[in-house]
Amino acid sequence: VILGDTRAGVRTLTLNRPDRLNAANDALLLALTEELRAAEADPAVRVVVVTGAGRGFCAGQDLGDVSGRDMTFTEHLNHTYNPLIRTLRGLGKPVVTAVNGVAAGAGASLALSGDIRLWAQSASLIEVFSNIALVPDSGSTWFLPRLVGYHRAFELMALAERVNAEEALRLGLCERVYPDDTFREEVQAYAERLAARPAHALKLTKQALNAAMTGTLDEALDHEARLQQLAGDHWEHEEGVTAFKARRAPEFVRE
Ligand code: LHQ
Repeated sequence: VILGDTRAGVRTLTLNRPDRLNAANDALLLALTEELRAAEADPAVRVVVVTGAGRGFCAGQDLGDVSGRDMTFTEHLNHTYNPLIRTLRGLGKPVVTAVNGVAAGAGASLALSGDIRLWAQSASLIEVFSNIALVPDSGSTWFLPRLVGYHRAFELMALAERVNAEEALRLGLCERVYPDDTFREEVQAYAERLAARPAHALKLTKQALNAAMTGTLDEALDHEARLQQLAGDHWEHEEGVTAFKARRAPEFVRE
């Protein structure tokens, strides 16, 4: 259900149920979480890309796979979706969500959860939950209002309207939009650029930002001061300064 491929420090994880627009079942969610943990542990991996096979990114929960389930909704979320989103967001490496097609329901949450969100021109996002009279989950209620404000978030959730790539870029739901026919190459090139950046410093940056999203300025200043010590004591910092003085490009990738 998940295809994995590592090239030039970039681990690409592809949701692979294309005939269902990569709708998620438990096997897919647990496998993706496992793959993220493995990518965290693998020193050859500097950046992780999560994308979808075929014309969809992820259509959310597979609605053909919920009947006869022996878990409550709460148990199901705590067993599958929530560990996935926590693992992704807490990963010590940048995660790029490469949204190749429609992202709906929990698939929209997954699309929004990336540190960097790259979209294909024909991609779209739907907070589809209210169509089946459910509440947005998998982090949508946290991600979306921080991006677009309470009111726009509520409107998107209440009406379940489809957001296209142009609108997504305008609303801040993605960083870049690429043509469909070159999308996969553009994503790889972007991820390789990210992989050349100082991995330790980016890990600390991710920690600082994630904490700051829920904290006060005072807490952020204290946290920055602690993390800056860890960054400043690391060889990457010395390399950056040395390279600057020598007027050469820094080399942040070491075996
Ligand atoms: C699907 C699905 C799908 C199965 C397309 N399941 N087959 C958490 C915890 C517990 C319970 C519930 O939920 C959650 C979180 C959630 O994610 S709730 C939200 C669940 N997702 C949805 O409600 C989305 C349902 N799908 C759609 O609204 C549309 O398919 C979208 C807007 C995603 C795409 O529309 P189209 O581009 O027009 O494609 P399509 O509808 O023709 O779909 C293509 C095929 O994929 C089709 O099968 P078929 O055999 O006819 O080719 C769909 O039935 C299947 N598919 N989503 N979630």
